[in-house]
Amino acid sequence: MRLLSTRVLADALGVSESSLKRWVDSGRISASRTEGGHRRIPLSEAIRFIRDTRAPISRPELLDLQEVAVARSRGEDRLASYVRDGDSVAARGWLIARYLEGATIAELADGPIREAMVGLGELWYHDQRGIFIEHRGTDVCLQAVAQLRGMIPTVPATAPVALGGAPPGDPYLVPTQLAAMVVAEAGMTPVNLGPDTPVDAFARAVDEHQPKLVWISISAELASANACAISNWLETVPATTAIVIGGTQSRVLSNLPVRAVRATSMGDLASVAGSLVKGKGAS
Ligand code: B12
Repeated sequence: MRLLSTRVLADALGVSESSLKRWVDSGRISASRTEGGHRRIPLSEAIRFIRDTRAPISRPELLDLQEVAVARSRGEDRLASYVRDGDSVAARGWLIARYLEGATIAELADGPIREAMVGLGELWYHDQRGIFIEHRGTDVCLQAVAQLRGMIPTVPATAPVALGGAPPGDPYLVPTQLAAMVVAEAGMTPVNLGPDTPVDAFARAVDEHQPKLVWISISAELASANACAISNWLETVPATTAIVIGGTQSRVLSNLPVRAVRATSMGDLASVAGSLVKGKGAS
């Protein structure tokens, strides 16, 4: 993890170095000291401070966030424009800028990311280039989401595990990746099995990881045998494990354990994960 001097962070935020030193000394920003006594701030701590205080960034490149400056220079106000146009640098910058302004992963997923992907799906009907734009846009979205994933604070090794993925026959990468990030932001250790996961693989992974939460993301029209196999397996998941089912085609699972939560958004998943993490702290 990169360590920033007070000078660099002050310049990035457009404040004086003396203000920054004061914030470190009063504990608003955590820092270590070099042997020579100079304050050093981990980049992750700088990001936490920026998000918590909504501090504007005047020179993002000083924090290795050149793409934020690129998105600003392009000037679009919607992520969807960059995803549609295949502009991966600006898409990354746009998303990171919103995250630094304090948006949560769930808010970004349920808002601009969903909107951008729905837009890609609509192109099919209006534009002959729809399919290539859809494939290109999905990759742009995945790149942006992956970079954002790297900015989520690392959870402690003792954090409870949340495990999930998409069932067999479901090729969709983005929703289950976002679910992994949402649980990570809530303080859980994510284990994402990704798209097209055999039911047997879910079962083995649950045995091995003993998760506190299982999420299933269903975006494709599943063959009824696969839907049935998932429902039957969910009945065998230990009663101490929370289950959250989401995705545009999730209603295909008609028989679910009573405790399973049918979620309509990543915000719902964030609430369940957050309550499990809080519950652990209280016990
Ligand atoms: C990208 C994409 C593809 C890519 C997927 C690439 C990949 N590997 O990921 C590819 C090219 C493979 C593809 C294929 C097909 N696709 Co497609 N695809 C899309 C598209 C554009 C985006 C999907 C996406 O990633 N969305 C982003 C996520 C974040 O949004 P979301 O799914 O809405 O999820 C939100 C919530 O549902 C919820 N959520 C989702 N999962 C979970 C999980 C949990 C636990 C929780 C709590 C919440 C939650 O939170 C999310 C954020 O709010 C959609 C358009 C759309 N409207 O979604 C079409 C779309 C889904 N596809 C469609 C179609 C028709 C197809 C094909 C049949 C095309 C074809 N003729 O081959 C195939 C079918 C593939 C299959 N096996 O099922 C249609 C589906 C129509 C329908 N059934 O209603 C859509 C709606 C496009 C359209 N408007 O026509 N597709």
